[in-house]
Amino acid sequence: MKTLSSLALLAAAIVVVTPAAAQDVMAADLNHDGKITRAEFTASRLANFARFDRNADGVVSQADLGRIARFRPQAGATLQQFIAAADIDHDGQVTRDELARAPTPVFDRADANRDGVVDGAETAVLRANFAQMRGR
Ligand SMILES: [Ca+2]
Ligand SMILES: [Ca+2]
Ligand SMILES: [Ca+2]
Repeated sequence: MKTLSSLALLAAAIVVVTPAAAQDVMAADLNHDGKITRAEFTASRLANFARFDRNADGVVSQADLGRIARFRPQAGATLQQFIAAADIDHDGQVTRDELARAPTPVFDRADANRDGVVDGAETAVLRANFAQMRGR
C-alpha cells in the first residue's frame, strides 16, 4: 500500500495542509540552505510525478489507479481530488506540465510574508504547527 500513501502525499501537497504536506514543504529544500523557494517546492513535487504515473503513459489519470479503485474507494477519491486541483485544461488527466503550473496553496500558506521563499523563521512556524498537529 506504499503507492497509496504516496498518492495521498501528493494530493496533500496540492490541496490540503496536513502534517504530511508541511513535511513536504520542508523536504523540498533541495540545496539545504534552510530556505525553500517556490521553484524548489514545485521541482520536488514534479520529482514524484513518475511514481504516480504508474502505467507510464505520461499523465496521471484514473487509469493509474487500475484495480486498486475497486478495493480502496478512498484512493479513488484522493486521486480525483488531486486531478481536480491540478488539471488545468480539464481533460481529466494531469500532465507533467500541468503539475508544474498547478497552484501551491500549501507553499503559499507556509510563506507567511509572501516573498516567494519559505525561510528559516517560516519553517520554524511550520515545524511548530506540525508538532502541534502530531500532538493532538
Ligand atoms: Ca498514467
Ligand atoms: Ca489536463
Ligand atoms: Ca517568506
